[in-house]
Amino acid sequence: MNLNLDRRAMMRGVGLAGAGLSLPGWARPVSAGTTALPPELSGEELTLTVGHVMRAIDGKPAHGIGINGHAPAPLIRLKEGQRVRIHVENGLDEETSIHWHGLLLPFQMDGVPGVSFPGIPARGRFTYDFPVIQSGTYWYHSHSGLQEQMGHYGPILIDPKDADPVGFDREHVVMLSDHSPLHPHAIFRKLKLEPGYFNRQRQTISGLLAGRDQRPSERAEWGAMRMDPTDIADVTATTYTYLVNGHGPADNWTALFSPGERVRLRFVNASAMTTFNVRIPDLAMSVVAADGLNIRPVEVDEFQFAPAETYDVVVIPREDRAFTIVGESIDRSGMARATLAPRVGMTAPVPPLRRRPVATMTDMGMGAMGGGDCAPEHAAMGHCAAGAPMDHSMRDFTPAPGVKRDPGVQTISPMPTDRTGYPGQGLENVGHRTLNYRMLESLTPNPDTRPPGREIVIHLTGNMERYMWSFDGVKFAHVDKPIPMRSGERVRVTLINDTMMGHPIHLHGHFFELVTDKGAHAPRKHTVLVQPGGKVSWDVTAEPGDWAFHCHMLYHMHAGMMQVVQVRDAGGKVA
Ligand SMILES: [Cu+2]
Repeated sequence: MNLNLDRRAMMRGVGLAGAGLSLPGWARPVSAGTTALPPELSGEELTLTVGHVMRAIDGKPAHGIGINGHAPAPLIRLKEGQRVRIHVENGLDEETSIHWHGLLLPFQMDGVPGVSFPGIPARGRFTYDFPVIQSGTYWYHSHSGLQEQMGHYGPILIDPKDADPVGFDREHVVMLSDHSPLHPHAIFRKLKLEPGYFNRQRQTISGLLAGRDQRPSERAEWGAMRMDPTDIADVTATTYTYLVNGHGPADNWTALFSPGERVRLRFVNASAMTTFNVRIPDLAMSVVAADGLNIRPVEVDEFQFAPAETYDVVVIPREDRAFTIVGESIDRSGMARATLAPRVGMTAPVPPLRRRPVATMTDMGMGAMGGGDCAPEHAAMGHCAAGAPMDHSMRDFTPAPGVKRDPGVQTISPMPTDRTGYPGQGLENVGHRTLNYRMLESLTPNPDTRPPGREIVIHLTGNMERYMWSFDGVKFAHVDKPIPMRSGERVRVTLINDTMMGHPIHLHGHFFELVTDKGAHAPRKHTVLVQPGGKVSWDVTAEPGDWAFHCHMLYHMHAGMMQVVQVRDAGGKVA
């Protein structure tokens, strides 16, 4: 490693950060890598102060909520086996909270107001105190109101107590997020009044002629159900700027490397609403960890990840040239962009946005089409036979007896399919290797391989027309009892997506094993993206406590796509 280079890069980083930007060291415009910088916050006693900050994104000033004067928040670097006490001071005139996303800890330390603790009142304080019993890439964020959208999130890295099985010479955190100049409550209000408000990519006659859009008859059918197949994302680049480590595409956050190094990139999706398709043109990515836990390395050219998911990848750039890190939003209205370069100031070509995807019959839960998923351009030309005829019985509740018949349930998937082998919307035919959940295998054997004793089926439900979101047709405000589990019990949870939008479902305080026939090496995750019209099963060993369980699309959770998993021992106590 060239130490002079690193020192110059660091000095430059410090200089730029002094220009009034509220960015912590790990997120400065140029980073030599987190190994070359002192950790922002580490040790056994940390203090975090939540407050208002001013940010600069692509040169424009923006208001945010951050921590210790920074948005995104400081990097917290811990070591497996240590204990940590984190004092959080609330400098806001409203309640706040911090949830440690993906960390296994006593539920009272999990940080969800009204579920695991009372919240941190305006100008109040709270001390989190817990043992660190895992390693990997995680993050933290507010679980109060819509503060997360305003910058109240940061990365957590936990170094393993033993040797790291992932060999690397240098590492960078690559935290993707979405930023809007609109206040998040204004965004939510617009979605409630007109759910398609931010969709400027509707179908057109010229799109039909170009083979991009649906046939008129198909359009009429979707229209009769008040569904819009171009509604891939609720909130889009019409208001969002997509960020890497707090920087807009023009800011061009740059991560340095020396040719030939093994560079570990810790990708975190900290966005409120954006699923990203991530690639580095001309550079293969070896995926080595999913949601913080090591997996058997798998090489791909692109992966999709939803809000709250993380992937660690290793790249080996051998040439003395720059590479562009591309995080294209799933609806392809915009992209997050950063550069991986041997020297400051180098850039690589930025690829244009690709054609936006159009939802298919499979996304509607109509079953798989002709041996797999149908490309949108083929679907648009009517070249895909649906597994079920398109009719207007999409509200037949027969396949979903547990779902409440409520205006909040617009559709029921008649034939939901296991889509864990699907790379994600828009990635069907990109001409290179893409990741899917069936490619993930845990590096180490699972800690609990008992078969589940029972199964719980939960439907992900919504009404796109009225921006209503729920589990089993009941929004969180109307839930009268939590989902009960017994401490130590092994439960299979099957999630069925009755909507035409993907939902990243997160269970606090647990890792669950995806059921993809990997035996004792099932991939363990804290968040799973349930594809539109799809279903996913996972097995979990219940940990005592009250645990938030919700969609990690911020406005879906806010609208009510949330529940509580209540785990008690035989005596009804939290053991
Ligand atoms: Cu959702």
